[in-house]
Amino acid sequence: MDDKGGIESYDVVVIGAGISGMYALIRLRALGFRARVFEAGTDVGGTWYWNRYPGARFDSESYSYAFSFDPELLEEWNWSEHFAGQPETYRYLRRVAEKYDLRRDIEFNSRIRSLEYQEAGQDWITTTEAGKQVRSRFVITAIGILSTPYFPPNPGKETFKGRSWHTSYWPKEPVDLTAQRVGVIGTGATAIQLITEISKNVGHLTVFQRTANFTKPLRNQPIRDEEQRALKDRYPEMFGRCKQTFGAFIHDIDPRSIFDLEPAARREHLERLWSEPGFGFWLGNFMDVFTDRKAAEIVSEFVREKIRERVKDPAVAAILTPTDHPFGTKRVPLESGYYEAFNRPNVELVDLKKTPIQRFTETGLDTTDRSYAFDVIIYATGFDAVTGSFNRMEIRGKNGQLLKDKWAEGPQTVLGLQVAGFPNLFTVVGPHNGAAFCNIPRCIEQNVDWVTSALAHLRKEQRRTIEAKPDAEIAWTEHVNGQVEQFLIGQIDSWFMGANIPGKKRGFLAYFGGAPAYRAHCSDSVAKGYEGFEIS
Ligand code: NA7
Repeated sequence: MDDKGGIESYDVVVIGAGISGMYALIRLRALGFRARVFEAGTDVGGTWYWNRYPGARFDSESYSYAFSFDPELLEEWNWSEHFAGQPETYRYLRRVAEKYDLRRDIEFNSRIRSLEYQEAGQDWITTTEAGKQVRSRFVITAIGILSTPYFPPNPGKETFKGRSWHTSYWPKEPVDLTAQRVGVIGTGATAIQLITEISKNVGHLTVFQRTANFTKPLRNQPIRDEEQRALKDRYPEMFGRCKQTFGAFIHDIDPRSIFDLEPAARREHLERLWSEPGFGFWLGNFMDVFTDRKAAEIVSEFVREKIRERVKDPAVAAILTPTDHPFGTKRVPLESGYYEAFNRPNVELVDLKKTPIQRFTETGLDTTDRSYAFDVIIYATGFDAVTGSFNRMEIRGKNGQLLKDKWAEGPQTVLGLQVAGFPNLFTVVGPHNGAAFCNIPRCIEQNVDWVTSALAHLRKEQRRTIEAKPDAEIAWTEHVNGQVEQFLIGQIDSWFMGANIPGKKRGFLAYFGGAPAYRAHCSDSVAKGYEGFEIS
């Protein structure tokens, strides 16, 4: 460790020890860079470290989600289920950390407070919440897209005398809810997994729903011993397929129009997709379901029927049936008995559209209709997605400019990887990056490979800095925003649009051109001598 200004010095600082940060460390080491990783949690795993709520599990096929870069690891690891639960995924990531001895380069319990670019030395000073500082030429943010929990703004939260937490801060010690009165706020992907699981063993559960979601049965199964070999033999083919598909899943959008099929054939096709496991009903549906309200309405009505069939009380079914947005325009939660939870006598549903929450109280919460008393309140209220985790750090680039100020009207980036005015800072899985709408490890590997190759390129060319060019930044930002306008997802309120956070500038936070197109943009830039970036 060099010691220029009395502080530790590295080639690269990586923020976050989730899937991105872990892979970044592996690649950086392999390329001979001295890297230091800072992680807010006490262990590796990122999303799978924090989100340990009951029912947390993959919606991607386990084998399609795992790291693909190490054949030995692929051979060694047996997934027990087609869609593994959080404990297994966390175990897997711990195994990766152990195999690569990652922990020796990771500082845990170290949330980053600020990043400051030093123009004189052309390097970055990273400061933790505890005040530790390190210097590095490069910084890679590997902070995830759903890592800043969001809490509803109603007053009185701190007055509640029972226990309460956000799903992504689920206690590490076992929580016994069997005799408890529990309130869950939210009915997004997280809540849907959680409610299904805890409803099986809770005293009384009250679910507060603001907006009903379209869902799809997950249809999880154990992986039988005799299937393991066949799955492993198919890894190259499967990862090859993930390289071709829009979202890097094993499912791909059907290029046909839903109107190409007569109603009977269409119904049969939808039933078949519905009966399959995973995201096929969403990401394997017809192309115009994503672009045309009439096409989306056919699928929406199909799903509504399925919901009505499963909920015994028609009044409850009506609340659970989405009517205010088309199917597929929000992230479709996959469920395993969600609707049946509401058939249980100890589970109650409150429609916040009719009776909104007014305040939290010492004993629970008040809606406009009545007071509810709880022992436990669980916030399944989502995240300040994608940009939220950037905004809670003080990131200062050239001329002391704050990234938060630069992005006040929405993110501006080149390829979702760099920002003009912030040299040598890389935003892996950042805003406007293809990885933000993706079977995420597939895109993480691409992102990290791109960034680490860029660093190796700079070293080889004996250059010190790489920075997004302002004109390329305008072009990429316009491309991302223009792109999504063709799709219904850009017209609906969701966390993808930043619309779940009051006061947040509305705008698409991911990239909706598809993973293959995104990769092509990244490769093209390199082929043209890092077009869009200033190397000096
Ligand atoms: P989501 O999908 O953002 O869901 C959050 C839920 O919380 C959703 O039902 C919200 O209702 C609800 N919410 C948010 N704020 C409030 C307030 N103020 N009052 C009542 N209800 C509220 O987050 P998840 O954690 O479920 O999933 C995030 C991603 O993780 C998911 O997309 C997967 O990729 C994995 P709303 O719909 O806004 O009316």
